Amino acid sequence: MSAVGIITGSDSDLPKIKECFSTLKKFDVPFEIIVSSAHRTPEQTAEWVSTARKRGIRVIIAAAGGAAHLPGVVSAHTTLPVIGIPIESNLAGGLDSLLAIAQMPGGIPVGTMAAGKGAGINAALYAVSILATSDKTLETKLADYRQSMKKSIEDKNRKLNDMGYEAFIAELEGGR
Ligand code: RP5
Repeated sequence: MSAVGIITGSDSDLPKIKECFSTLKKFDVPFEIIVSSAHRTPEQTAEWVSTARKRGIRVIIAAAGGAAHLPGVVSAHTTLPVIGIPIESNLAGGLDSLLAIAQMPGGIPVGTMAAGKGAGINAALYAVSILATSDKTLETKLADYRQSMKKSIEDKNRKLNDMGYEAFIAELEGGR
């Protein structure tokens, strides 16, 4: 049974939120994915959302770009928590998607992530945090995740001090 349902407005959104899938996998959180648009397939979207709770889904992640109505429409059909991912667009780099998702009318909330790098990871972590309020194992995994981030930054600072900033930057740029 999947605890998280992920819906994207287009298959073109899928590669842009790869980190969302890999992060949920890292936490062993089962998820299902569907491509379904608020505009192109409105009936399928409504059906998938309104049956989500019965399928065991406890959090929904909805990603869309441009006229990004999908997360809001999803939230209109359920009282499950909905997390929106604004997909970067050509028009305004995703600012249009961000505003379309964030500016919901009072009463129908969407927890909106930033557009761009980090959005997929944060959407997954936010979903895990919600699930962790009633799951001790996930709570521990989240704490471990934070600890490992802290350690990785400590390691980087040690290396920066050992190598000096010029060699450190050269190594960073060489790896790009
Ligand atoms: C939105 O329109 C989708 O979420 C996608 O980000 C954008 C473009 O869709 P495609 O034309 O690539 O299918 O509904």
